[in-house]
Amino acid sequence: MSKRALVTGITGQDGAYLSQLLLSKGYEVYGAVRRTSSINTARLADLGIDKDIKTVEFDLLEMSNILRVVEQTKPDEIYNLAAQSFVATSFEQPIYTGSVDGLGVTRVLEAIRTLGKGIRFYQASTSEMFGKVQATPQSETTPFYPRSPYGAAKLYAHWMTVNYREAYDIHASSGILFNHESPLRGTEFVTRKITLALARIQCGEAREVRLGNLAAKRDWGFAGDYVEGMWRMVQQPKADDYILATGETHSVEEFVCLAAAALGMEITFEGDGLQRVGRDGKTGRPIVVVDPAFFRPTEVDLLLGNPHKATTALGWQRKVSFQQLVEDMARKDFDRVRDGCLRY
Ligand code: NAP
Ligand code: F7E
Repeated sequence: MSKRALVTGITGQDGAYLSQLLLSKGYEVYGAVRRTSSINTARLADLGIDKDIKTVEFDLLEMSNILRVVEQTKPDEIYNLAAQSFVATSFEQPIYTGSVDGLGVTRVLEAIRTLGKGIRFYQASTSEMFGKVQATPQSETTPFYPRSPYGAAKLYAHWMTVNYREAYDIHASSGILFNHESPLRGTEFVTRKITLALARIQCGEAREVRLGNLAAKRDWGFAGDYVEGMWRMVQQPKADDYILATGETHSVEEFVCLAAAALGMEITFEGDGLQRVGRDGKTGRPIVVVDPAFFRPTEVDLLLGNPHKATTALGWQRKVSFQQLVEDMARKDFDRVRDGCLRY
């Protein structure tokens, strides 16, 4: 009999790739979708799987709804990908972020505790929990030091996942995932903001892109590789916590230069601080401008993950290189802008 998975956050980037993976493995996939004023299944449609998923109305803020959904769908596995996932917004909406990203996870764990301790659970934890990093590279034993309401809420959820595993013997795993991107990434995140803006500039639809901290460094991988790691965690005989990362780190500025090159542009940077500017190598025209509006009250300067445990225990490794990822995102956005078919 096929396994049944309940995937929260199915309309997001990871929800789409994970659903595609689970369907390819013969799972029956229930997609938990929150009520919004407009239908939001464009990512699932882009992967050609929107018709293959059974959707259920779901919100991490509503305990009674979570209980009903778990009771009705009777999943073998729950992948909790739903979250207010944008770090910048968490500074503006810290209480909301804590309710969804922190307490929301406790609500799902309580539903499992109440309705079926046999349900396996995956929690989408994050490298943002390392924040002001206490060691580099970061591994599963590196102390946490979150630097945003998002990071703090996710850290609470991480420890609740560990606690429910230890207290109630629930198969609950926490995947500590470093940044992962794709052409399905939301446009507010810096990678997609850059590839979309450069595509618009190249197509004559925009003149410049305004960014914040160009020196921030991230360990960026491809989301499609990371959902494979999530699934592998849930299949282990014993639940545990694992880092998924590439073991490479790159700056926002490096990302800009590589994305520009993929579109046949050359950008050269000059100046410091707020005066730093990225100019078109041919015309000298400013293309990248620093705008303090995109600085964060507290920043995570550098993330670099050590995926050794996942590599050895799960046999997981990323397949897509940083360069391939950036090129793929840039070209896909160029095609979308050129063809006038931008849906998210
Ligand atoms: P995403 O694209 O922002 O998707 C978030 C999903 O959560 C969307 O489907 C969203 O629904 C849903 N959601 C938000 N609030 C909800 C609520 N109150 N109740 C139910 N659903 C709600 O995020 P992602 O990049 O796919 O990331 C997936 C998960 O991994 C998130 O938990 C994120 O925090 C975590 N994570 C991401 C990364 C990364 O680099 N991508 C790294 C580490 C951890 P709508 O479509 O209605 O907004
Ligand atoms: O920022 C800097 C920004 O918003 C990356 C989420 O998926 O990954 C993501 O969180 C860096 C930061 O992602 C702009 O200050 C510069 O240092 O793309 P981001 P994030 O904050 O790392 C983690 C692992 C998650 O768990 C989260 O859910 O880029 N940056 N200029 C900028 N960032 C944005 N968004 N916009 C700018 O203009």
